[in-house]
Amino acid sequence: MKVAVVGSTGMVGQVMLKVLEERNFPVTELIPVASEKSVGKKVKYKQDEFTIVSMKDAIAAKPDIAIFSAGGSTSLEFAPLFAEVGTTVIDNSSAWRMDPTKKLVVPEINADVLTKEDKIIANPNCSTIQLVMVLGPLNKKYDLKRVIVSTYQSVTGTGKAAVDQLNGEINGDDSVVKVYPYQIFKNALPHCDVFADDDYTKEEIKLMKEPKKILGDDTFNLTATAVRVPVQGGHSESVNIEFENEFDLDEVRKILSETPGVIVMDNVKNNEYPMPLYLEGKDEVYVGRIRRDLSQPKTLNLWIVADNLRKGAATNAVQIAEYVVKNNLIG
Ligand code: 11C
Repeated sequence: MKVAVVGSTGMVGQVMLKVLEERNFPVTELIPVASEKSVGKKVKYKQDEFTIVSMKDAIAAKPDIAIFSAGGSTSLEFAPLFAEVGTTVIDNSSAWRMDPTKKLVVPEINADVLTKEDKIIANPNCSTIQLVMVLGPLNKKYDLKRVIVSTYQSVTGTGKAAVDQLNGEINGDDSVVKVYPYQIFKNALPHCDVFADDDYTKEEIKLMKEPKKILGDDTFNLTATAVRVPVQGGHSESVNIEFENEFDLDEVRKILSETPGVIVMDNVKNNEYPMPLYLEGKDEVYVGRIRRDLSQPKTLNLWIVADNLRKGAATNAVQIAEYVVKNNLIG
C-alpha cells in the first residue's frame, strides 16, 4: 500500500506513524505530507527516514490511502483532490463528519456501512469515539432514551501549544504562550473549542451530533458539557444513560467486557477504575464506576477513559484503513 500521512509532523500525525508501524500496516511506500515550511524535512518510520513532500507531489504519487490530520480547511480543499486520483481518504478533521454523503466510522461499531464508493471517510471527534464504543453495544440491548455526558479533556486534544502552556505553567514560566483564555494548571475550563451561537461549544455540539450518525439512531436525546483539565494522558467522561428498557448490571458488565476494544476496569473495593494518567498509550477504551443511577429507573452511571490521540484519533483512523484494505474497498 502506498500510504500518505497528511499532517505528519503534528501531534496526531506522529501518533499515526507510530500506530501504522506498531500494527504492521502493509505500507510499501510512505508519503509524509506537511505544510510548505516542513517540506524537505524528514520523519522517522520504522528504521528509515522519509522526506516530507508537498500536497501537490503527494497527490501526483496517487497513494492508495491518505490519512489526514491537518485541520478542517486543509481537508476540505485537498481530500477531494486525492479522491479524484483514486485515493481513499480517512480524514480526522471535523470537515466531513456531518456531511450526509460521507460515512462517519468507528470500526467496532459501524464499519459495515463502508463501501468501495466511499472515497472520503470521516474519523469522529475523540470524545465521541470513546463514548460510542460504550453506547453502541448498550443501545443494541436496552435502547437509549437519554444520555448526559460531561467530559474532562486532556490538553493534548488542543495540540502541542496547549501541552507547552500546561508544562510552562507547571514550571512557573511566565513567558509561555497561552492558547487558552486562562491558566490551565490547577484549573478546569468549561470551554473546549469555540462557543457557538447557542452558548454550547463546538466540542459539545460534536458530542451531541456525531453519536447519532455513528449509531444510525436519532431516536434518543443527548446533551454534553465539555471541560478542559490539566491532564495529558487522555479524555475522561462521566456518562449518565437512561434506557427505554430495564437492564441488569451484571449483564451490562458482560456486554461491555465482550465488546472488542472495550476493557471494563471496575473494582471499587480495590480502588480500580480507569484514569488517564495510567492509560496513556493504550488503544482500548476503558470503562468503570458502572452503577445504577438511584434517582430514577432504567438509568446507569459510568466513567469512560481513552487516550484521545490513540483510539480517539490515530488508532481509529488506522483501524478504518485496515478495514478498507481487508475488505477490498480501495482502488
Ligand atoms: C479536543 N476533541 O480535545 C478535541 C480535539 O474535531 O477532531 C479534536 C477536534 C476534532 O479539543
